[in-house]
This record gives sequence, C-alpha cells and structure tokens, in this order.
Amino acid sequence: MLIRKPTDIRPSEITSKDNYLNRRQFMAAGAAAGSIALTSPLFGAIVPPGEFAKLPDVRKSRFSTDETPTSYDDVTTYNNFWEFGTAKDDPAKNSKDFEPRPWRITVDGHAEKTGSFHFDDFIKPFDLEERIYRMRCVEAWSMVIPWVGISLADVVKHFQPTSKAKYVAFETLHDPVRMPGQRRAVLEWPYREGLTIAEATNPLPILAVGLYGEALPNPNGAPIRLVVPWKYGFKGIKSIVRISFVEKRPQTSWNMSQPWEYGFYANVNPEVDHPRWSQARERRIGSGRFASKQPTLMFNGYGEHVAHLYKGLDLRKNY
Ligand SMILES: Nc1nc2c(c(=O)[nH]1)N[C@H]1C(S)=C(S)[C@@H](COP(=O)(O)O)O[C@H]1N2
Ligand SMILES: [Mo]
Repeated sequence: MLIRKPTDIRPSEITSKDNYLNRRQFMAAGAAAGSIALTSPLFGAIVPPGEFAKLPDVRKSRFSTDETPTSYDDVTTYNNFWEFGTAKDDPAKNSKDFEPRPWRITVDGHAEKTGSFHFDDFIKPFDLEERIYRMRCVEAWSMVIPWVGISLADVVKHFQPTSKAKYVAFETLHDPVRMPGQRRAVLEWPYREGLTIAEATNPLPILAVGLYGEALPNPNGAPIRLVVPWKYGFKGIKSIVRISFVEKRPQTSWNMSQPWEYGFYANVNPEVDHPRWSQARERRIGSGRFASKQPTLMFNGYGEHVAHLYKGLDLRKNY
C-alpha cells in the first residue's frame, strides 16, 4: 500500500474542490520519491489507499459510525454495478477504462432552478463531508464505507423544488459503448432509482463523490452516486446523470425487473424475509470466511433518524 505523511502533501495539492478531478494522480510517483507515510491529516487511523488525489476541505460528520471501515480493497473490488457486469469482481475489471469526465448532470422537473451542469459546477455550492456509513446489500452482506459526499438535502433545497415535487428520481448514464454491461438486457437501462421528497431531505442521504478521502473509484459509481444508509444497497444509484423532481412515484430498476421481490421503499428490515432468503443476518465483508454472521438492524441501525418517515406505513406491505 502506498501512503504518504501529511508533510509530504504539497500545499498546492490542497486547493479548492473545483478542479480536483484533474488531479487524479497516481501515487507511484510518491513511492518512487521514497515517501512512507502512515496517517492522513483528514482520516486519522484510516489509511487511505493513495491511488487518487485527496479531496480537499473535507469535514467530518456527526452521522459517522465508529465501526471499522471495510478495507479499500474490498470496497473497490466486491461490487454490484451491472453496467460493468453481473459478477462481484466484474466492475473493478471492466470499468478500468471508463472516463467519468467530462460529466454533466441534468436537473429537471418541478423546481425553481433546473439545468445541465458540469460535475465541478454541480458540486461547487456544497460542503464535502466524510460520512462513514454502514451499508447493507439485499444479498445479506454488509460493509462500512468512509464516503466523501455532499448532503442530498442541501442539493434538493438548492434547486428549490415546488409543491408539485413529491419524489426525486435519479438516472445512471446510458452509454453501452462506455458501459459494456449495458449491451446485455439484464436490466432495463438506464438504471433508475427514486426517493420521496421527505427521504431526500432527511439529513442522512448523500451524493458521494469519493471514498477513503479520494475521488470516487469507477467500480463504486464515479463520479457521483447516491448513498442512503438505511436502505438496501440497490437504492444507491451510481454514475448519476439526471436528477428529476417529479409528482408521481418514479419507476425504479429493481422494482421494474422483479416487483415481487423489490419494492420502492427498500428499507433494511430484518423482520421481513426476501422471498428467497432471510434478511435477519448479514455477513460483514472482510470479516473472514468463517466469521459468524451478525444480526441485521432495523433501518440498518439508522432508525432514530428515519423511522418517523414511515409512521403509519405497514412495512411488510410497503417494502
Ligand atoms: N447504476 C447502478 N447503480 C447501482 C447498481 C447497479 O447495478 N447499477 N447496483 C446497486 C447495488 S445492488 C448495490 S448493493 C450498490 C453497491 O455499491 P458498492 O459497489 O459501491 O458497494 O450499488 C447499487 N447501485
Ligand atoms: Mo445490492
């Protein structure tokens, strides 16, 4: 692992976030120069992988868990990202040449502000925060990921949705040339997801633009993806190109493909089995082949922040 001391980081590297994506520097140079550092100024004990340039001006968040983060290696090589293949190690292998730039994000629908923005301009108004979140896949495995992102609630408020906007819909890039998995009809492309306005303005969801202090790696949804820690991982749509404020509940990819298994809400719920398996326990990735499974928590442990959103909903029917 290539790592540097804080003192090895030139001040010129810690600049505004406007152009950090241009700074995607491979650290081989640092290694050649003989740097052998151990901690990062931003992450204390978490040793960043040192592949990309560090993201500047990242604040810590009170919403972070103090559980040990899953290794960078596991986070970036055990993925679901069907645009690059359906096996867990496919995204890392097949997204190597993907260039997440230039990148535009279109914001449309029922909002005072809409438009099409370059990635850098899109994120410029917002603060970067490190959010270490527990993540739970519907396939009964979990990770702890030190994301860096911007608050989705801040983004929603910035665009000023009108009273007609009841939901926020998201779409992934549709480009079978750049995303070879889209040449097969394993899902109806583009990948789609959605949240209610109340969910999208809850303080927890973020649009992640990095992890382990650095720009988001391709297998994790570069350059920008959704992270909703109390929901199953499939809500966390990757490589977003469109955000729409809509009146009707939007279609979502997994609900379209297998409605009898995947609903709109997708809240982590140990009490309701998936039709083909239990959701009561989970395997923490990296904890070893023989590690015992741990219990899954209601709302993935984030109930104090989100349970009120579902008061009065039967969570067995509204899954
Ligand atoms: N566009 C897109 N987004 C996606 C997926 C996908 O196949 N395509 N898979 C989802 C699923 S099922 C999970 S569990 C998470 C995995 O995120 P990670 O690989 O960064 O851990 O991404 C979600 N976002
Ligand atoms: Mo998932």
